[in-house]
Amino acid sequence: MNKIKLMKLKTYVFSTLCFLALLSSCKKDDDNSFELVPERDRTEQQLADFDSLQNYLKTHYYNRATFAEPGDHSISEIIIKELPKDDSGNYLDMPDPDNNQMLSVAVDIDNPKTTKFQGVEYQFYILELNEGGGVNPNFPDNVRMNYEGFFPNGTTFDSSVTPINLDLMELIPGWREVIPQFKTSEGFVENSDGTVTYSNYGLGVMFLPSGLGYYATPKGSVPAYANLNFKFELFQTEINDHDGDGIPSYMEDLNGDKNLFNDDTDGDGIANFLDSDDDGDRILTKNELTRQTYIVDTNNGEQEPTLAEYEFLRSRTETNGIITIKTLKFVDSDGNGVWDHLQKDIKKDYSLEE
Ligand SMILES: [Ca+2]
Ligand SMILES: [Ca+2]
Ligand SMILES: [Ca+2]
Ligand SMILES: [Ca+2]
Repeated sequence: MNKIKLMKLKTYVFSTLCFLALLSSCKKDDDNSFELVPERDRTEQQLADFDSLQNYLKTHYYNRATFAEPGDHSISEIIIKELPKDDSGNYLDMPDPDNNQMLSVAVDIDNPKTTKFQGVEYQFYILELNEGGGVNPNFPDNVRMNYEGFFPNGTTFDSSVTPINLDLMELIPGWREVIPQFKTSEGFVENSDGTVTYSNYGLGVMFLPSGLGYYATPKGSVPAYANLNFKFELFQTEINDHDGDGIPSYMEDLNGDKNLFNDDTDGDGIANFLDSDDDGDRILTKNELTRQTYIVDTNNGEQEPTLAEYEFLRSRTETNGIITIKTLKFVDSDGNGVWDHLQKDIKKDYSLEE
């Protein structure tokens, strides 16, 4: 499973590089030649996209009262409409203000969310309908969700029919910003027909500029430079370890910029989250972490241990009330402030002690 994902990611990186190389090497040599259009400047595009996004929010409203009703709601209940217009095309007031609310008010248009991506400051918006009662995913984790993607004109371009498992690293950058701000479901029940009903899950709508979407690359029915909106329900999450080195991928973002592709300790061109030997000393990263085993006898009322900050679950089994927990932990054996698995001249293999 991990291998398949790894392959997909490597293919993705490779095809992006090819695409960029193609753009830069294509020069116009005569009047009849086919000329590829270079990518637009990201900062200029964001100015235009943000303007369109704000105009959209100022001219559209949603059915707020529906979500004030108790109980779980779904994305199918979210209705977003454009303000009515008079015969000359001028916008009229929002109908039924007791039950509806302008999106500009609902998302607090003067306080957009911000992030930096590819060196550019981006603004985007989130309509939070329910935060969720579970846990927040990390930005590179796997998630189980329902979603519907739609253009500002209301046309749907993509949607899940039933809950779908997704790797946030394989999606557009906007999702890695928005989804970790919501929580998974508080719980779920399995129905007799095999379906699952989730309760108190994250529910919202994200409004993204093209730079946090597919940007210059058309995808399916999505043209280049399209602002994209998504309604979504967040049900479950699972910590992702793309290279299977025992370290969750979110912990391999050494510079904390939420871009895993620019962390490459040994400089071999393979980013740490895809590199099973991060410092290139030929000792696998997972073998440069120390190993702990905890036996918890719940029959004696024993409690499970709280893991240290740099300690991660390796396995967990339970037999007759006895829980066996195995973990891996970062170690800095020479005390110089650099972890063993990131320091090339330290080659202690802790797997040999088992
Ligand atoms: Ca590397
Ligand atoms: Ca790694
Ligand atoms: Ca190593
Ligand atoms: Ca060290």
